[in-house]
Amino acid sequence: MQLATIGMGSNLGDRETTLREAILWLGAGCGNRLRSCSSLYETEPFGKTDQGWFLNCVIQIETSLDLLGFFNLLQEGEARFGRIRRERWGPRTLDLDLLFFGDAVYSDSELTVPHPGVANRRFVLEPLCEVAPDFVHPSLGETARTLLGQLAESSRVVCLGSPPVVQP
Ligand code: A4P
Ligand code: MG
Repeated sequence: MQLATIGMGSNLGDRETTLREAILWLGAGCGNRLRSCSSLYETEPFGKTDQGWFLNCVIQIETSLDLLGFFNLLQEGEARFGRIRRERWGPRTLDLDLLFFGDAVYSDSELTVPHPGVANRRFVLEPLCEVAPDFVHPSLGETARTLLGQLAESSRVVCLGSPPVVQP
């Protein structure tokens, strides 16, 4: 079994319902089990700022799939929950980023793991620190807590205080 860490985001439609349904769907996948789920965070758009605020969260899933199999599942999830790709960093009903897959370090034309944005995004590090503060970034060699402490990026991130699904 591997432990996959996923960053989830939505800023279109019924954001909370989309995130909740996607978490339940991912956790119910064949060979998958939801291990942990952060609170929801209302977050200021990062990168492309003229769009609505996001809801973000981070979940961890134990899976018997391999790296590429799990990434395919995430892409299927984005398609299933109505993601419409328009522009880079633009609005979306559901974005599923594979932050970590165990301690794998991997890159091809479709997939880079760890996700290259982990260390410089508050909307990722705040919820990550809620579920896995001591997780060591496999290529940077620092814990999530340390990366958050070192973060210069200061976009606004508000913890809404309630996980979108009942904690496993
Ligand atoms: N890709 C490569 N590695 C990965 C990975 N580890 N996980 C590829 C997921 N996808 C990965 O992504 C572009 C391509 O990245 C995919 O085809 C996949 O093969 P995309 O989701 O189509 O495009 P994107 O999301 O618009 O671009 P990008 O660069 O992936 O952006 P991010 O990093 O996903 O950021 N602000 C707030 N507050 N909250 C957010 O959630 N999200 C974004 C998007 C921007 N600003 C945000 C948020
Ligand atoms: Mg993405």
